[in-house]
Amino acid sequence: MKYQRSSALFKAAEQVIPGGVNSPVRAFKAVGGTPIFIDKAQGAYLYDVDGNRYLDYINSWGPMILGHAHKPVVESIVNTAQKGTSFGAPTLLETQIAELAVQMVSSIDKIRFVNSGTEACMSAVRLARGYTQKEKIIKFSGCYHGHSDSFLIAAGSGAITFGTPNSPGVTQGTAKDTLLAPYNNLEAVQNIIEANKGAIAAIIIEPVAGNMGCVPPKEGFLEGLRLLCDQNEMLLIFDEVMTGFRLAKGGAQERLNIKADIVTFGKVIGGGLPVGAFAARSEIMDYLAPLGSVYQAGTLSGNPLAMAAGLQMLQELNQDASIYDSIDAKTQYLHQGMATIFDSHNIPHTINRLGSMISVHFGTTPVVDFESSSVSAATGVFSKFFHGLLEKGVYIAPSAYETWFISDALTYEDLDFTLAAIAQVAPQLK
Ligand code: KE4
Repeated sequence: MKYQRSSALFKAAEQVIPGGVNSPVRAFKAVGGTPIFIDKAQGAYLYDVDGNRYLDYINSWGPMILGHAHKPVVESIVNTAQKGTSFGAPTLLETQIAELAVQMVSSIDKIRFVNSGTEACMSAVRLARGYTQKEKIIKFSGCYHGHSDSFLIAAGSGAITFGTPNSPGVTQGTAKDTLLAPYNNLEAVQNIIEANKGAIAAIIIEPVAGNMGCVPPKEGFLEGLRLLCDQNEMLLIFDEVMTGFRLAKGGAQERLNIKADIVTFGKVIGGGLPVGAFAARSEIMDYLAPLGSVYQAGTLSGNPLAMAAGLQMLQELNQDASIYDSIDAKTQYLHQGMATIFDSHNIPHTINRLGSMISVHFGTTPVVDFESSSVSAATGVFSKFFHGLLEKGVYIAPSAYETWFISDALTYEDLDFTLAAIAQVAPQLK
Protein backbone atom coordinates (compact mmCIF):
# COMPACT_ATOMS: atom_id res chain seq x y z
CA MET A 1 0.00 0.00 0.00
CA LYS A 2 1.15 3.57 -0.65
CA TYR A 3 0.17 6.32 1.77
CA GLN A 4 1.87 9.43 0.34
CA ARG A 5 -1.28 11.54 0.05
CA SER A 6 -2.58 10.50 3.48
CA SER A 7 0.77 11.47 4.97
CA ALA A 8 0.71 14.86 3.27
CA LEU A 9 -2.88 15.52 4.35
CA PHE A 10 -2.06 14.48 7.91
CA LYS A 11 0.85 16.97 8.06
CA ALA A 12 -1.48 19.75 6.91
CA ALA A 13 -4.18 18.70 9.38
CA GLU A 14 -1.70 18.78 12.25
CA GLN A 15 -1.10 22.49 11.57
CA VAL A 16 -4.69 23.45 12.32
CA ILE A 17 -6.29 20.56 14.28
CA PRO A 18 -4.77 19.31 17.56
CA GLY A 19 -2.98 16.05 16.72
CA GLY A 20 -4.45 16.31 13.22
CA VAL A 21 -7.68 14.63 14.27
CA ASN A 22 -11.05 15.50 15.72
CA SER A 23 -11.09 12.44 17.93
CA PRO A 24 -7.90 11.07 19.54
CA VAL A 25 -8.29 7.37 18.74
CA ARG A 26 -8.13 8.21 15.00
CA ALA A 27 -4.51 9.36 15.36
CA PHE A 28 -3.10 5.79 15.46
CA LYS A 29 -1.11 6.67 18.63
CA ALA A 30 -1.83 3.24 20.12
CA VAL A 31 -0.51 1.35 17.09
CA GLY A 32 1.96 3.87 15.62
CA GLY A 33 2.14 5.09 12.07
CA THR A 34 0.16 7.74 10.22
CA PRO A 35 -3.63 7.68 9.96
CA ILE A 36 -5.11 7.09 6.54
CA PHE A 37 -7.43 9.72 5.13
CA ILE A 38 -10.66 8.39 3.70
CA ASP A 39 -11.94 9.65 0.37
CA LYS A 40 -15.18 7.64 0.15
CA ALA A 41 -16.90 4.46 1.30
CA GLN A 42 -19.48 2.08 -0.14
CA GLY A 43 -20.97 -1.01 1.48
CA ALA A 44 -18.24 -2.93 3.28
CA TYR A 45 -15.41 -0.91 1.73
CA LEU A 46 -13.42 2.22 2.49
CA TYR A 47 -11.30 3.97 -0.17
CA ASP A 48 -8.44 6.18 1.03
CA VAL A 49 -7.01 9.27 -0.71
CA ASP A 50 -4.18 7.18 -2.19
CA GLY A 51 -6.67 4.93 -3.94
CA ASN A 52 -6.22 2.00 -1.54
CA ARG A 53 -9.30 -0.12 -0.77
CA TYR A 54 -10.02 -1.63 2.66
CA LEU A 55 -12.58 -3.95 4.17
CA ASP A 56 -13.96 -1.87 7.03
CA TYR A 57 -14.33 -3.39 10.50
CA ILE A 58 -14.74 0.00 12.22
CA ASN A 59 -17.82 1.25 10.32
CA SER A 60 -17.51 4.69 11.89
CA TRP A 61 -17.28 2.96 15.32
CA GLY A 62 -20.64 1.28 14.94
CA PRO A 63 -23.25 3.29 13.02
CA MET A 64 -22.80 1.63 9.62
CA ILE A 65 -24.46 -1.66 10.58
CA LEU A 66 -25.95 -1.88 7.06
CA GLY A 67 -22.74 -0.75 5.34
CA HIS A 68 -21.50 2.61 4.10
CA ALA A 69 -23.56 4.95 1.91
CA HIS A 70 -26.59 2.70 2.38
CA LYS A 71 -28.83 3.93 -0.45
CA PRO A 72 -32.15 4.36 1.41
CA VAL A 73 -30.39 6.30 4.19
CA VAL A 74 -28.53 8.56 1.77
CA GLU A 75 -31.71 9.22 -0.22
CA SER A 76 -33.56 10.07 2.96
CA ILE A 77 -30.87 12.60 3.95
CA VAL A 78 -30.77 14.17 0.45
CA ASN A 79 -34.55 14.46 0.18
CA THR A 80 -34.81 15.96 3.66
CA ALA A 81 -31.96 18.42 3.07
CA GLN A 82 -33.81 19.90 0.12
CA LYS A 83 -36.51 21.07 2.52
CA GLY A 84 -33.99 22.75 4.85
CA THR A 85 -31.45 21.31 7.29
CA SER A 86 -32.43 22.64 10.71
CA PHE A 87 -35.17 24.84 12.12
CA GLY A 88 -34.77 24.82 15.89
CA ALA A 89 -38.47 24.00 16.06
CA PRO A 90 -40.37 20.71 16.38
CA THR A 91 -40.75 18.51 13.28
CA LEU A 92 -42.80 15.38 12.54
CA LEU A 93 -39.60 13.40 11.94
CA GLU A 94 -38.67 13.70 15.63
CA THR A 95 -41.98 12.19 16.70
CA GLN A 96 -41.73 9.44 14.10
CA ILE A 97 -38.28 8.22 15.20
CA ALA A 98 -39.22 8.60 18.88
CA GLU A 99 -42.37 6.49 18.38
CA LEU A 100 -40.34 3.81 16.56
CA ALA A 101 -37.59 3.73 19.20
CA VAL A 102 -40.20 3.39 21.96
CA GLN A 103 -41.81 0.55 20.00
CA MET A 104 -38.46 -1.25 19.54
CA VAL A 105 -37.18 -0.85 23.14
CA SER A 106 -39.74 -2.22 25.58
CA SER A 107 -38.40 -0.56 28.76
CA ILE A 108 -38.88 3.04 27.56
CA ASP A 109 -41.91 5.30 27.28
CA LYS A 110 -40.13 8.50 26.23
CA ILE A 111 -36.83 9.47 24.58
CA ARG A 112 -34.88 12.73 24.27
CA PHE A 113 -32.52 13.19 21.30
CA VAL A 114 -29.12 14.88 21.60
CA ASN A 115 -26.06 15.09 19.34
CA SER A 116 -23.62 12.50 20.66
CA GLY A 117 -23.23 9.53 22.94
CA THR A 118 -21.35 11.75 25.38
CA GLU A 119 -24.28 14.13 25.61
CA ALA A 120 -26.68 11.22 26.07
CA CYS A 121 -24.69 9.70 28.95
CA MET A 122 -23.97 13.07 30.57
CA SER A 123 -27.67 13.95 30.45
CA ALA A 124 -28.71 10.51 31.75
CA VAL A 125 -26.52 10.96 34.84
CA ARG A 126 -27.90 14.45 35.49
CA LEU A 127 -31.43 13.07 35.15
CA ALA A 128 -30.65 10.22 37.57
CA ARG A 129 -29.20 12.70 40.09
CA GLY A 130 -32.21 14.99 39.70
CA TYR A 131 -34.69 12.12 40.05
CA THR A 132 -33.02 10.46 43.08
CA GLN A 133 -31.68 13.70 44.63
CA LYS A 134 -28.42 11.86 45.29
CA GLU A 135 -25.02 12.87 43.93
CA LYS A 136 -22.62 9.95 43.47
CA ILE A 137 -22.47 7.48 40.59
CA ILE A 138 -20.71 4.16 40.14
CA LYS A 139 -18.97 3.45 36.85
CA PHE A 140 -16.63 0.63 35.85
CA SER A 141 -12.93 0.85 34.97
CA GLY A 142 -12.54 0.38 31.25
CA CYS A 143 -16.08 1.44 30.43
CA TYR A 144 -16.27 4.58 28.31
CA HIS A 145 -19.35 6.80 28.38
CA GLY A 146 -17.95 9.73 26.42
CA HIS A 147 -15.71 12.58 27.47
CA SER A 148 -17.81 14.52 29.99
CA ASP A 149 -15.99 15.21 33.26
CA SER A 150 -17.84 12.68 35.41
CA PHE A 151 -16.69 9.83 33.19
CA LEU A 152 -12.99 10.67 32.65
CA ILE A 153 -12.09 8.87 35.81
CA ALA A 154 -10.16 5.82 34.56
CA ALA A 155 -12.22 5.94 31.39
CA GLY A 156 -11.83 3.38 28.64
CA SER A 157 -11.33 3.84 24.90
CA GLY A 158 -9.15 6.82 23.96
CA ALA A 159 -8.30 7.82 27.49
CA ILE A 160 -6.82 4.37 28.18
CA THR A 161 -4.71 4.59 25.05
CA PHE A 162 -3.22 7.88 26.20
CA GLY A 163 -2.47 6.48 29.65
CA THR A 164 -4.23 9.36 31.36
CA PRO A 165 -7.10 7.75 33.24
CA ASN A 166 -7.77 11.02 35.13
CA SER A 167 -7.74 13.63 32.35
CA PRO A 168 -6.27 17.04 33.32
CA GLY A 169 -9.06 19.56 33.59
CA VAL A 170 -11.34 17.23 35.52
CA THR A 171 -11.71 18.73 39.00
CA GLN A 172 -11.38 16.83 42.25
CA GLY A 173 -14.86 18.16 43.02
CA THR A 174 -16.20 16.22 40.08
CA ALA A 175 -14.02 13.16 40.54
CA LYS A 176 -15.16 12.61 44.13
CA ASP A 177 -18.69 11.89 42.95
CA THR A 178 -17.64 9.12 40.58
CA LEU A 179 -16.93 5.79 42.27
CA LEU A 180 -15.03 3.10 40.37
CA ALA A 181 -15.49 -0.66 40.37
CA PRO A 182 -13.88 -3.40 38.29
CA TYR A 183 -16.19 -4.78 35.58
CA ASN A 184 -17.74 -8.16 36.39
CA ASN A 185 -17.03 -7.69 40.12
CA LEU A 186 -20.31 -7.58 42.02
CA GLU A 187 -18.63 -7.75 45.43
CA ALA A 188 -16.69 -4.55 44.73
CA VAL A 189 -19.96 -2.80 43.87
CA GLN A 190 -21.55 -4.03 47.08
CA ASN A 191 -18.61 -2.70 49.08
CA ILE A 192 -18.85 0.71 47.40
CA ILE A 193 -22.56 0.89 48.12
CA GLU A 194 -21.96 -0.03 51.76
CA ALA A 195 -19.32 2.68 52.05
CA ASN A 196 -21.60 5.28 50.47
CA LYS A 197 -24.96 4.39 51.94
CA GLY A 198 -27.76 6.58 50.63
CA ALA A 199 -25.41 8.74 48.53
CA ILE A 200 -25.43 6.95 45.17
CA ALA A 201 -27.87 8.04 42.47
CA ALA A 202 -27.03 5.46 39.83
CA ILE A 203 -24.81 2.78 38.40
CA ILE A 204 -23.85 3.40 34.77
CA ILE A 205 -22.51 0.50 32.75
CA GLU A 206 -21.96 -0.73 29.22
CA PRO A 207 -24.08 -3.93 29.45
CA VAL A 208 -21.63 -5.51 27.04
CA ALA A 209 -18.41 -3.55 27.35
CA GLY A 210 -16.85 -2.47 24.07
CA ASN A 211 -14.13 -0.02 25.16
CA MET A 212 -11.63 -2.44 26.63
CA GLY A 213 -12.14 -4.75 23.72
CA CYS A 214 -15.41 -6.67 23.88
CA VAL A 215 -16.02 -7.81 27.48
CA PRO A 216 -19.36 -9.58 28.00
CA PRO A 217 -20.97 -9.55 31.46
CA LYS A 218 -20.38 -12.68 33.53
CA GLU A 219 -23.42 -14.83 34.33
CA GLY A 220 -25.49 -13.04 36.98
CA PHE A 221 -23.45 -9.82 36.99
CA LEU A 222 -26.05 -7.52 35.45
CA GLU A 223 -28.83 -9.24 37.37
CA GLY A 224 -26.86 -8.56 40.54
CA LEU A 225 -26.56 -4.87 39.67
CA ARG A 226 -30.30 -4.73 38.99
CA LEU A 227 -31.00 -6.16 42.44
CA LEU A 228 -28.53 -3.82 44.17
CA CYS A 229 -30.16 -0.82 42.48
CA ASP A 230 -33.62 -1.94 43.57
CA GLN A 231 -32.44 -2.60 47.14
CA ASN A 232 -30.68 0.78 47.44
CA GLU A 233 -33.04 3.10 45.55
CA MET A 234 -30.47 3.69 42.80
CA LEU A 235 -31.12 3.83 39.06
CA LEU A 236 -29.48 1.39 36.66
CA ILE A 237 -28.26 3.20 33.54
CA PHE A 238 -27.37 1.03 30.54
CA ASP A 239 -25.04 2.85 28.18
CA GLU A 240 -26.20 1.27 24.90
CA VAL A 241 -24.46 3.76 22.64
CA MET A 242 -22.62 0.76 21.16
CA THR A 243 -25.02 -2.14 21.86
CA GLY A 244 -28.28 -0.32 21.13
CA PHE A 245 -30.03 -1.52 17.96
CA ARG A 246 -26.92 -3.67 17.30
CA LEU A 247 -27.30 -6.67 19.63
CA ALA A 248 -31.04 -6.85 18.91
CA LYS A 249 -33.88 -4.50 17.98
CA GLY A 250 -34.21 -3.83 21.71
CA GLY A 251 -30.45 -3.83 22.24
CA ALA A 252 -28.74 -5.48 25.20
CA GLN A 253 -31.87 -5.21 27.32
CA GLU A 254 -33.65 -7.54 24.92
CA ARG A 255 -30.64 -9.74 24.17
CA LEU A 256 -29.74 -10.26 27.83
CA ASN A 257 -33.30 -10.04 29.15
CA ILE A 258 -32.65 -7.40 31.80
CA LYS A 259 -34.28 -3.99 32.23
CA ALA A 260 -32.40 -0.77 32.95
CA ASP A 261 -34.08 2.35 34.35
CA ILE A 262 -32.43 4.74 31.89
CA VAL A 263 -30.82 3.72 28.58
CA THR A 264 -28.58 5.78 26.33
CA PHE A 265 -28.12 5.45 22.59
CA GLY A 266 -25.82 6.71 19.83
CA LYS A 267 -24.14 5.44 16.67
CA VAL A 268 -26.76 3.21 14.93
CA ILE A 269 -29.69 5.42 16.03
CA GLY A 270 -28.24 8.26 13.93
CA GLY A 271 -27.62 6.23 10.77
CA GLY A 272 -24.19 7.86 10.50
CA LEU A 273 -25.23 11.41 11.41
CA PRO A 274 -24.55 12.99 14.83
CA VAL A 275 -27.26 11.61 17.10
CA GLY A 276 -27.37 10.48 20.72
CA ALA A 277 -30.43 9.83 22.85
CA PHE A 278 -31.46 8.88 26.36
CA ALA A 279 -34.71 7.24 27.35
CA ALA A 280 -36.66 5.83 30.28
CA ARG A 281 -40.16 5.29 31.59
CA SER A 282 -42.32 8.45 31.71
CA GLU A 283 -42.07 8.77 35.49
CA ILE A 284 -38.33 9.47 35.13
CA MET A 285 -38.28 11.30 31.78
CA ASP A 286 -40.94 13.77 32.93
CA TYR A 287 -38.36 15.23 35.34
CA LEU A 288 -36.76 16.83 32.26
CA ALA A 289 -37.33 20.46 31.25
CA PRO A 290 -39.65 21.90 30.12
CA LEU A 291 -41.94 19.54 32.08
CA GLY A 292 -39.67 19.05 35.06
CA SER A 293 -36.75 20.86 36.64
CA VAL A 294 -33.78 18.86 35.29
CA TYR A 295 -32.36 21.11 32.58
CA GLN A 296 -31.03 19.72 29.28
CA ALA A 297 -31.07 21.33 25.83
CA GLY A 298 -29.43 21.46 22.38
CA THR A 299 -29.59 23.73 19.34
CA LEU A 300 -29.33 20.91 16.82
CA SER A 301 -30.94 18.18 18.91
CA GLY A 302 -33.44 16.28 16.76
CA ASN A 303 -32.43 18.11 13.59
CA PRO A 304 -34.24 16.89 10.49
CA LEU A 305 -31.24 15.42 8.63
CA ALA A 306 -30.11 13.29 11.57
CA MET A 307 -33.67 12.23 12.35
CA ALA A 308 -34.27 11.28 8.71
CA ALA A 309 -31.10 9.16 8.62
CA GLY A 310 -31.82 7.51 11.96
CA LEU A 311 -35.48 6.89 11.14
CA GLN A 312 -34.61 5.14 7.88
CA MET A 313 -32.00 3.01 9.65
CA LEU A 314 -34.32 1.99 12.48
CA GLN A 315 -37.18 1.27 10.06
CA GLU A 316 -35.00 -1.20 8.17
CA LEU A 317 -33.77 -2.89 11.35
CA ASN A 318 -37.31 -3.07 12.70
CA GLN A 319 -38.79 -4.50 9.50
CA ASP A 320 -36.14 -7.14 8.90
CA ALA A 321 -34.84 -8.61 12.17
CA SER A 322 -33.02 -11.29 10.11
CA ILE A 323 -30.22 -8.70 9.85
CA TYR A 324 -29.33 -9.55 13.45
CA ASP A 325 -29.05 -13.28 12.75
CA SER A 326 -27.02 -12.46 9.65
CA ILE A 327 -24.41 -10.24 11.36
CA ASP A 328 -24.21 -12.62 14.33
CA ALA A 329 -23.53 -15.57 11.98
CA LYS A 330 -20.88 -13.60 10.06
CA THR A 331 -19.17 -12.65 13.31
CA GLN A 332 -19.20 -16.25 14.51
CA TYR A 333 -17.67 -17.34 11.16
CA LEU A 334 -14.91 -14.76 11.60
CA HIS A 335 -14.39 -15.85 15.22
CA GLN A 336 -14.00 -19.53 14.33
CA GLY A 337 -11.74 -18.76 11.39
CA MET A 338 -9.44 -16.54 13.45
CA ALA A 339 -9.25 -19.01 16.33
CA THR A 340 -8.25 -21.79 13.93
CA ILE A 341 -5.50 -19.65 12.42
CA PHE A 342 -4.08 -18.47 15.77
CA ASP A 343 -4.23 -22.00 17.22
CA SER A 344 -2.41 -23.43 14.21
CA HIS A 345 0.38 -20.90 14.77
CA ASN A 346 0.40 -21.39 18.57
CA ILE A 347 -0.29 -17.69 19.08
CA PRO A 348 -1.53 -16.99 22.64
CA HIS A 349 -4.87 -15.24 22.21
CA THR A 350 -8.37 -14.76 23.54
CA ILE A 351 -11.31 -13.86 21.33
CA ASN A 352 -14.25 -12.28 23.14
CA ARG A 353 -17.60 -12.13 21.38
CA LEU A 354 -21.24 -11.45 22.00
CA GLY A 355 -23.48 -11.16 18.96
CA SER A 356 -21.71 -8.99 16.39
CA MET A 357 -19.32 -7.49 18.95
CA ILE A 358 -15.91 -9.15 18.86
CA SER A 359 -12.33 -8.42 19.89
CA VAL A 360 -8.97 -10.20 19.76
CA HIS A 361 -6.59 -10.10 22.73
CA PHE A 362 -3.02 -11.41 22.36
CA GLY A 363 -2.26 -12.92 25.73
CA THR A 364 -2.96 -16.00 27.81
CA THR A 365 -5.28 -14.52 30.46
CA PRO A 366 -9.04 -14.45 29.93
CA VAL A 367 -10.16 -10.84 29.38
CA VAL A 368 -12.95 -10.11 31.84
CA ASP A 369 -12.21 -6.54 32.93
CA PHE A 370 -9.94 -3.52 32.32
CA GLU A 371 -6.97 -5.01 34.17
CA SER A 372 -6.92 -8.26 32.20
CA SER A 373 -7.56 -6.35 28.97
CA SER A 374 -4.52 -4.18 29.73
CA VAL A 375 -2.31 -7.23 30.30
CA SER A 376 -3.05 -8.46 26.79
CA ALA A 377 -2.78 -4.99 25.26
CA ALA A 378 0.68 -4.55 26.77
CA THR A 379 2.15 -7.40 24.73
CA GLY A 380 2.53 -5.06 21.74
CA VAL A 381 1.44 -7.83 19.37
CA PHE A 382 -1.73 -5.99 18.47
CA SER A 383 0.14 -3.21 16.64
CA LYS A 384 1.79 -5.76 14.33
CA PHE A 385 -1.60 -7.35 13.76
CA PHE A 386 -3.19 -3.98 12.96
CA HIS A 387 -0.52 -2.84 10.49
CA GLY A 388 -0.16 -6.27 8.91
CA LEU A 389 -3.88 -6.29 8.13
CA LEU A 390 -3.92 -2.68 7.00
CA GLU A 391 -1.20 -3.47 4.46
CA LYS A 392 -3.42 -6.27 3.16
CA GLY A 393 -6.52 -4.09 2.84
CA VAL A 394 -8.27 -4.93 6.10
CA TYR A 395 -9.02 -1.97 8.40
CA ILE A 396 -9.63 -2.84 12.06
CA ALA A 397 -9.78 -0.43 15.01
CA PRO A 398 -6.33 1.13 15.72
CA SER A 399 -6.34 0.12 19.37
CA ALA A 400 -6.38 -3.15 21.37
CA TYR A 401 -9.03 -1.54 23.55
CA GLU A 402 -11.64 -1.36 20.82
CA THR A 403 -14.27 -3.74 19.54
CA TRP A 404 -14.66 -4.69 15.89
CA PHE A 405 -17.89 -3.47 14.29
CA ILE A 406 -19.43 -5.92 11.80
CA SER A 407 -21.74 -4.63 9.07
CA ASP A 408 -24.26 -6.71 7.17
CA ALA A 409 -22.66 -5.45 3.96
CA LEU A 410 -19.75 -7.85 4.62
CA THR A 411 -20.11 -10.98 2.44
CA TYR A 412 -18.67 -14.39 3.22
CA GLU A 413 -16.17 -13.74 0.40
CA ASP A 414 -15.12 -10.61 2.32
CA LEU A 415 -14.78 -12.68 5.49
CA ASP A 416 -12.66 -15.26 3.65
CA PHE A 417 -10.49 -12.44 2.27
CA THR A 418 -10.08 -11.19 5.84
CA LEU A 419 -9.18 -14.64 7.17
CA ALA A 420 -6.65 -15.12 4.36
CA ALA A 421 -5.04 -11.81 5.33
CA ILE A 422 -4.94 -12.89 8.99
CA ALA A 423 -3.34 -16.19 7.99
CA GLN A 424 -0.63 -14.27 6.10
CA VAL A 425 0.00 -11.93 9.06
CA ALA A 426 -0.06 -14.66 11.74
CA PRO A 427 3.60 -15.75 11.42
CA GLN A 428 4.67 -12.18 12.36
CA LEU A 429 2.70 -12.36 15.63
CA LYS A 430 4.73 -15.01 17.42
P1 KE4 B 1 -19.68 9.84 21.36
O1 KE4 B 1 -19.72 11.08 22.23
O2 KE4 B 1 -18.28 9.56 20.86
O3 KE4 B 1 -20.71 9.88 20.23
O4 KE4 B 1 -20.11 8.59 22.23
C1 KE4 B 1 -19.40 8.32 23.41
C2 KE4 B 1 -19.59 6.85 23.78
C3 KE4 B 1 -20.46 6.54 24.81
N1 KE4 B 1 -20.67 5.26 25.18
C4 KE4 B 1 -20.05 4.24 24.55
C5 KE4 B 1 -20.32 2.84 24.99
C6 KE4 B 1 -19.15 4.50 23.49
O5 KE4 B 1 -18.52 3.46 22.88
C7 KE4 B 1 -18.92 5.83 23.08
C8 KE4 B 1 -17.96 6.18 21.97
N2 KE4 B 1 -17.23 5.09 21.40
C9 KE4 B 1 -15.92 5.41 20.86
C10 KE4 B 1 -15.31 4.11 20.35
N3 KE4 B 1 -14.97 3.20 21.35
C11 KE4 B 1 -16.02 6.43 19.79
C12 KE4 B 1 -14.75 6.62 18.99
C13 KE4 B 1 -14.10 7.93 19.27
O6 KE4 B 1 -13.98 8.30 20.47
O7 KE4 B 1 -13.67 8.58 18.29
